[in-house]
Amino acid sequence: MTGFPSGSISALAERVLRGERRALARAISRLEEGGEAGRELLALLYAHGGRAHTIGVTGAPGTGKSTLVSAMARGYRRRGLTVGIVAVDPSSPFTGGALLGDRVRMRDLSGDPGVFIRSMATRGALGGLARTAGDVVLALDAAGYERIFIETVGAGQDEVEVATLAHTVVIVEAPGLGDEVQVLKAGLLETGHIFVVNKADRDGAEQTVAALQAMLDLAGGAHGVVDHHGVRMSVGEAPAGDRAGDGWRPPVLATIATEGRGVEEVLDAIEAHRAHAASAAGRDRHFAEAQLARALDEALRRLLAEHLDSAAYEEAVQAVLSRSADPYTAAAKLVDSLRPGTA
Ligand SMILES: Nc1nc2c(ncn2[C@@H]2O[C@H](COP(=O)(O)OP(=O)(O)OP(=O)(O)O)[C@@H](O)[C@H]2O)c(=O)[nH]1
Ligand SMILES: [Mg+2]
Repeated sequence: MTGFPSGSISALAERVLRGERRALARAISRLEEGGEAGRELLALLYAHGGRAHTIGVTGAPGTGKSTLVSAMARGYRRRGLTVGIVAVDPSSPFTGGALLGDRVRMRDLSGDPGVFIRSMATRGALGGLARTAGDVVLALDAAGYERIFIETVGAGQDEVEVATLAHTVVIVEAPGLGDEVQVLKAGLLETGHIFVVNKADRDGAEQTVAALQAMLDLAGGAHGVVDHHGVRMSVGEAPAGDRAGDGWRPPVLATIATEGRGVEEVLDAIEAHRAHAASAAGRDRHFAEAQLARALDEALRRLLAEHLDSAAYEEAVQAVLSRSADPYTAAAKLVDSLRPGTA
C-alpha cells in the first residue's frame, strides 16, 4: 500500500542514524506522510532520540524569529554544536518567503553540514501539526543534531502547541507593534521560558523590555526572585511564569538579530534553562505523557474509523443536527457501541 517494504525502511533508519542528510530528508517526508511506513520508521528511530535539546521560538509575525534563529544557529556552531531547524511557517525566510538579505544569511547556514533546515506546511498536516512537527524533531534528534529550533508564528492554538513541544520556549517580541505587548494577546506569557525583545535598534525597545518585565512580575505575584536594591532575593516558591513550579525566572533580553547583537546572551540563557530543566524532576515524565496522549488520540481516532458502523455514525450526525441529542451524548453512545460485548 505504501510501496515501502520493511527492509527499505530499516535501511533508511540506519542511514538516518549514521547522520546521512539525504536519508534524513527522505525519512522526514515519510514521517510527514504518516501511514504504516512512517510509523515503522518512527518506531525504529524512537529509541535513539532524547539527546537533543529542543528550543521553540515563537511570537507575532515579522518580529525577527527566523533572523534570530539563524543568528543563534551560527552561535551554536561557533560553540561546536550541531543544529537542526524546523520552521513551521509558510512565510518564513526558511521557506523562501523573505527578503533577499534573509535568504543570503540563510544560505551560509545551509552550506554547513552541521546544520539541517526543514520547513513544514502549517496546514493540512496529517494527524495534526504538533504530532508531525514532533516526529520531524525526533528524526533530527535521532540523526544526532544537538540543538533543535522549532520556529512557529504564535498565532493559533496549533502553533502555540508546537512551541510547547520544546524543552525551552523562547518568545520573540519587537518594539512598535502597538501599545500592547503581543505576547499577552496570544496568551504566550505563561508558555515562555525566555523573552527576547528583538529589533532593539528601533525606538521603544526599552519600553517593551520594561513592559514585559512588569507583566512577568505581575504574573508571578508576590512570588519569585526579585531585585531588591540590586540584591537578588527569593520571596516565594513560584517565580513569574513558572508553570512547573521549578524556580525558573524567565529573563527578558534585548537583541538586534540582523547584527547578531545580544544573541550570545540568549544562547547563555537557553543553556542555563537547559541545565536548570535537566535537574528539574518530572520534566521528562511530562514530555513522555504529552507524547503518549497525542499518540493515544491518534490511535483512538484510527480505532474509531475502523470499527464505527457507518449507519450508527450517520444516525448520530442526524441526532445532533436535529438536536434530539447533544454532541457529547451522541459521541458517548457511539463509543459505547464499540465496547466489547455491546455490539
Ligand atoms: N531593524 C531590525 N530589523 C530586523 C531585526 N531582526 C530582523 N529584522 C528584519 O525584520 C524582518 C522580518 O524578519 P524575520 O526574521 O523574517 O521575522 P519572522 O518573525 O521570522 O517573520 P515571520 O516568520 O514571517 O513571522 C526582516 O526584514 C528582517 O531583516 C533587527 O534586530 N532589527
Ligand atoms: Mg520566520
